[in-house]
Amino acid sequence: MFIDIVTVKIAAGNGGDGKVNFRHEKYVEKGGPDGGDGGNGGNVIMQATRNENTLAVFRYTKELKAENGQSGGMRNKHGRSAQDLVIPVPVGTVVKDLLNNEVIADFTEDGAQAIIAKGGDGGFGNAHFTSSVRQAPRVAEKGEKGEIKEVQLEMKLVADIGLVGLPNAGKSSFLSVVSNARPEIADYPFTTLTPNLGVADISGISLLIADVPGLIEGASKGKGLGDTFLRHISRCQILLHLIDATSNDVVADYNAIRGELVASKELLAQKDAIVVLTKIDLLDDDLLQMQKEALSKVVPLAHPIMEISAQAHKGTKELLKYAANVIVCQADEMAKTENNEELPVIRLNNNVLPWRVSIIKKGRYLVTGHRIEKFARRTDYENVHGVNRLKDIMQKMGITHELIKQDIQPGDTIVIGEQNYGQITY
Ligand SMILES: Nc1nc2c(ncn2[C@@H]2O[C@H](COP(=O)(O)OP(=O)(O)OP(=O)(O)O)[C@@H](O)[C@H]2O)c(=O)[nH]1
Ligand SMILES: [Mg+2]
Repeated sequence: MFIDIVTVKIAAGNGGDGKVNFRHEKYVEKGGPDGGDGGNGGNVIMQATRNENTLAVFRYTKELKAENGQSGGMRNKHGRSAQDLVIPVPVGTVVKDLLNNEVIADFTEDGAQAIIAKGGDGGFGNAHFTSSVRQAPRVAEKGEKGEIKEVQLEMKLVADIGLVGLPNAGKSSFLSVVSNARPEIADYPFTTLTPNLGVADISGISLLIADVPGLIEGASKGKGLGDTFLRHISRCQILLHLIDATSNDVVADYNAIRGELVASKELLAQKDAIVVLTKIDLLDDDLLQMQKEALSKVVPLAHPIMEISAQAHKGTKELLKYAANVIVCQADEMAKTENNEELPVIRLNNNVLPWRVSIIKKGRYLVTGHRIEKFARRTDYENVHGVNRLKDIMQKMGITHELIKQDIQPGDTIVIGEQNYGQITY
């Protein structure tokens, strides 16, 4: 079965804890602090590749986890940072954060990378905290937690040309004669159950062609196999709508598919399209002419009607050339109207306010802000020195001043971060 939507849990590595340690040397009575820093946790990165065509490998994957950073050691020894976990995904994969349904990454190009979950920074060891007033710091930071997310991967094929049509229309046969693909071809409907991709070289350019399973009436509402695959052709530049020329009613055949394209959420009916009569080796010229005339009464003027025989290799080159031409013209148009709109690849934490203080209820205050929350996440609340350091930082950032202005009293609670990264008593 072809898999094109999967849900996976992603966990970046935690940062290693910083170390509290004091030098012990012979003949030196009091050694200075020499606790090393923790290493950074690994990021979870996804990288687009043309070597994968499906998301099937994720079917049995429960969690993708990068390694944690190591803790700091004695004698200023820094913990090792973990390696990033790089996961290949097919070109055409869209990654969504299921928490808020936001698109985190949209992979349209081979080799593109995006950080899906960021590893936690390692905590500083106590060697970092010497100052003239604090000669013997008994404080080290904890490593920051790595990001954990539940994401949905959805794959949409990124092909130039999409082949649509009723089952048995001759889509796979066409693909097999114009490209390197060798899809299964047979005399019964629904031979093709998963999309086939092929590359055709024409007029000096390579075109990626997607042959999707046959559509039937109602496909856009989930009937048959079609609707899953309608999504795939949403990114094609042009659709070739194939119709069996030996059909008793080519107009009904045309309308059945056209109706699905119109009903599709992806606005497929607005795409450039060529209507293609297939298997013309089985028809004489008069009959072919009749079929074309019947179609020309219903097909929009903007969509040319062409004819091919995959078996006799007739008309296939002309058809491809025509399609290539449309694609090149589209690219020129795009270049003219390019507005440099970039796809959101990585969402960065761009808190603009440095911090905010608000009252949750009497005796309970909330402090938010990117930097202070970062420090709060790295504080070891079991350690009084760690808590004191956090208080120092709040003092320096001017947060304490604001708390006093808002009438904080000794014994009141200060919660840091909406997610409550930690709370301390004033
Ligand atoms: N005579 C003749 N037969 C053809 C031609 N093209 C396709 N056929 C036959 O039509 C039948 C269906 O062809 P396929 O290419 O499998 O059709 P399809 O549109 O991919 O069908 P599904 O995968 O079921 O949607 C096969 O028996 C082919 O041999 C052609 O140009 N001439
Ligand atoms: Mg087929």
